[in-house]
Amino acid sequence: MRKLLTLLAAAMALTGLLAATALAGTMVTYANFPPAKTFPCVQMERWKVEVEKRTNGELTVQTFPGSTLLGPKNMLRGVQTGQADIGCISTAYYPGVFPFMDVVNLPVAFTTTEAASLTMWDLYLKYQPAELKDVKVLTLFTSAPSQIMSKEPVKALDDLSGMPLRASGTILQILSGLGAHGVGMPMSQTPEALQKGVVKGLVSSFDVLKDFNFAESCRYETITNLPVYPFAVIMNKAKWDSLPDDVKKVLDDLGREQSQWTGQYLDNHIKESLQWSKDQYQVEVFELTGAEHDKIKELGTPLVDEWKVAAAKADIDAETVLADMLALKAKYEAK
Ligand code: DTR
Repeated sequence: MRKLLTLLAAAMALTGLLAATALAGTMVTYANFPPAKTFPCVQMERWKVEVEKRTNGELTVQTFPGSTLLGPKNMLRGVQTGQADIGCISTAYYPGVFPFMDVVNLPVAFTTTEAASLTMWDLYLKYQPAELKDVKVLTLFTSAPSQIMSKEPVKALDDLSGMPLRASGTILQILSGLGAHGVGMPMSQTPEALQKGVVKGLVSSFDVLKDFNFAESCRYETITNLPVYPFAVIMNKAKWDSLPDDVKKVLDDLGREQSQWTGQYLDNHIKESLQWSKDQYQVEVFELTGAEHDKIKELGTPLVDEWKVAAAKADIDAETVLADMLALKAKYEAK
């Protein structure tokens, strides 16, 4: 009996010690701009669970989806100044700020999110671009190839004439070349713009049909395979520096894995979302002709040249980075 009591006391002491260690750990805040259901937030929650598990609770993460802490446009500044420790940014919402990462938003026809995300991660590791030097990059990923979702059918490119469509990044320029009226805004403002009729549709990946319920108003979907949007999860540099080495290692080890996990999640979710939209709202999906796809490609060519000029101005070896990106794309898409 005595032995049992001693054991019990020891166990209680140990539990207390563990609890105290957890309490002595660090808590970080993680801000995100779109609603909790969307893939940037789904990956955030997965990251939180993995980090808390792998650090044995030494690092705990408090998540803030839906722009509750920082919004799409003040995310970068908010993380730099420490309003949030961690933030998720869509780099296409910051024109001119990410000349290196913009390469991933070029019209090079990525076919999967997994390949695009891993390509982005490898490029970042290799070049460590100056534009991300004053923050710690925790992971990188992209959205899936972008398609048109609209209230009126776009059966052929000619149907786009004068149509106001929400987009951002390079897609805006492609839309104007196609005769549409591209309206730039972050994804989180799109529900209101659609509802008010400011836009008649949007260009993004099909996950949003389900996650924002856009399938209800945008019953027509056109496959265009326009560019992916790059995302970066960044941490305040001083906060990063203050973390213990073992925690830093867990976060570093998770970077690539998280990128791949998110890519795979989104690739699956896109299919599920489209099927759901067909079942729920009988949405129609239109395919363009080969000649129309060629036209889209043609409109993308000057964007690549424009990127090269902008990249060169930022001291980026544009030709080499582009060639590396295409080689990585081929490697990951072959898998
Ligand atoms: N940055 C994007 C890409 C995107 C695709 N799905 C979502 C969901 C939530 C936020 C962003 C995105 C865009 O603006 O279209």
